[in-house]
Amino acid sequence: MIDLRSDTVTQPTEAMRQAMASADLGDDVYGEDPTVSALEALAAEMTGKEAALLVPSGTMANLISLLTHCGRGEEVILGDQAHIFFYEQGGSASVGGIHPRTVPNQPDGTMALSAVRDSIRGDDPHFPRTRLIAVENTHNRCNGIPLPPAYLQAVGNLAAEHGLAVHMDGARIFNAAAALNVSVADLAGPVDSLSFCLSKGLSAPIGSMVCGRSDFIHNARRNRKVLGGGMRQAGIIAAAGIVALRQMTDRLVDDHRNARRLAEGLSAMRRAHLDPEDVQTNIVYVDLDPEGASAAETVERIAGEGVRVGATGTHQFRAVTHYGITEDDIEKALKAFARILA
Ligand code: TLP
Repeated sequence: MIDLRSDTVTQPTEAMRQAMASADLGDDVYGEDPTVSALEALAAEMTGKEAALLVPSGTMANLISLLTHCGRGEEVILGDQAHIFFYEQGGSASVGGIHPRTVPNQPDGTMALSAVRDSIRGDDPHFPRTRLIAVENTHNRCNGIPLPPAYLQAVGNLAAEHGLAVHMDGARIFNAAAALNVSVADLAGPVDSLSFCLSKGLSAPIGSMVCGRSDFIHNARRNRKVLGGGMRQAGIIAAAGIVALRQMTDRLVDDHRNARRLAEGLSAMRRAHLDPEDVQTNIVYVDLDPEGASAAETVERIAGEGVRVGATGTHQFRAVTHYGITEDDIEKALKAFARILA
């Protein structure tokens, strides 16, 4: 099976397994796991933030970040295609009482600054209080597009003018940095908090990081605990995370090249509609003819040909490249797609 459903399916590398087996451990709720502390220090350094916190998943990283920025009845402005809004069960609302105010995501993954500005609430007892602007980088549902530093700076400036904070869901921030040829710290500079995942393109088995100022991370640690995310000998997980950050970021450009090749091949097929130029990182969305087979049927037929992808709409599917998918796999996948879509 060539599994292109997500970069979450990646398996840990041999170096990760060895690091996990030999990791120095302690009780991290007591702050005594040296491997977790080393990972948190490394993540803070690489993102240019004061401190970082290891959490089990990207979803929990975003929830903790929103809970740390906003109180009950307060509002976050975010894109209508944001993972936080679309795919996280509305957790910030159900768990934290945080009100989501959506602004349309443009095809390039940004929210128009004018629309964000217009959504900031004035001091009026009818309205929730705006506290936070959340951006996503790379933007999963917008073709995995990376948001450049200049846009992030403009969002940061707008937030500062209004006394708001900015959170970046950077689940794939290392893909963004690789695609834009900038450092993660350059991307993180304008935002107050950043979450990113170790277990997507970076191939660690478990884990995400929340990064920000020391006082923010102090409060985030409390919120992690109340959500049940305080982990004990978590150095087992952190050891793989350290390998992910040290060894797995430079190779992401290979995934981007494979995704572009996949997109070019697919775009030549009669029943697949996409523009390969839209593919700047490792995510490829394909639209199918609305009158033809549904995405669910297509996904099933492609699986029968040895390739797994995920339906993301009634006539749309997504393919994601990652560690474990080779150039050769892409050529094989294209042959399989051609049998169904050409
Ligand atoms: N995304 C998953 C699915 O939930 C859609 C995927 O396969 O792409 N932020 C972004 C931008 C994400 O894409 C994801 C996962 C998360 C957060 C959540 O991470 P996890 O799965 O670790 O909770």
